[in-house]
Amino acid sequence: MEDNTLISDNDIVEEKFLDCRINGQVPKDRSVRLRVMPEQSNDYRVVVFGAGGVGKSSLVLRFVRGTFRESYIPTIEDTYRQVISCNKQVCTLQITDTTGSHQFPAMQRLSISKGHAFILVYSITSRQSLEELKPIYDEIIEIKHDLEHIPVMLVGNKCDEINREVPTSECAELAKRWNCAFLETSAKTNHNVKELFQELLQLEKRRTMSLQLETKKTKSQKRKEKLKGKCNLM
Ligand SMILES: Nc1nc2c(ncn2[C@@H]2O[C@H](COP(=O)(O)OP(=O)(O)OP(=O)(O)O)[C@@H](O)[C@H]2O)c(=O)[nH]1
Ligand SMILES: [Mg+2]
Repeated sequence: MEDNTLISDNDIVEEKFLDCRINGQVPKDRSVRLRVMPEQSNDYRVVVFGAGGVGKSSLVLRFVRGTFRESYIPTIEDTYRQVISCNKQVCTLQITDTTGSHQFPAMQRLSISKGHAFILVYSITSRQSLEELKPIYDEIIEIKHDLEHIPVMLVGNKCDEINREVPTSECAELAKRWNCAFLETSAKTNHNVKELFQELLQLEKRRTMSLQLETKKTKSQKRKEKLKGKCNLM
């Protein structure tokens, strides 16, 4: 049975490994397993895309765990969960950290169709990594048809590095054309990492989303607060 109980703030639910069919077919390589999270109806699914090594996992791990590692361990696909507020209710932010290897196009399409919002990451030190975002963007458009109601952030990571290949102004222009928001980040120095997720949630206009939990107060909480307000120090 799936455990659908609510989790506490900043908790990360363990990933579950399941054999998975992609487009109805078992992957040829049986060792390829998708990490599938138990679904919840109020999950808000964010998918992180970008070329290998641009720092997708580093951004996600910096955000959910507050950590950074110098070593590079390529990802197949990982999903993390964090409790957030949605329409003043508790909801789960589900972040899928994808592979940059382009080896699993079916997984990419599945992630796009299930995703509510997207983070497109390139490295400011690699023009090639920016070029690699274009087909991903095209595929999002193809699957979702219209980006008007879909939050998308274009993110230039590694902005702490001095060997820049991609000027900021160029991507600000590109973001306008792609009708999405744009930020430069550094997972290493923790520059703009929380802001990235905050801005993404603010772009969601169909729900009121916030990283802070501001759930509805119970009647007794409201009464207590009212009483507190009436107390004077003698
Ligand atoms: N200087 C600097 N290095 C970074 C930054 N973010 C990540 N790195 C380094 O870049 C390398 C790749 O980072 P990952 O987060 O694993 O990259 P990825 O995009 O998840 O790569 P794949 O999983 O293969 O797609 C690691 O050695 C990180 O330490 C950053 O903001 N600045
Ligand atoms: Mg990774």
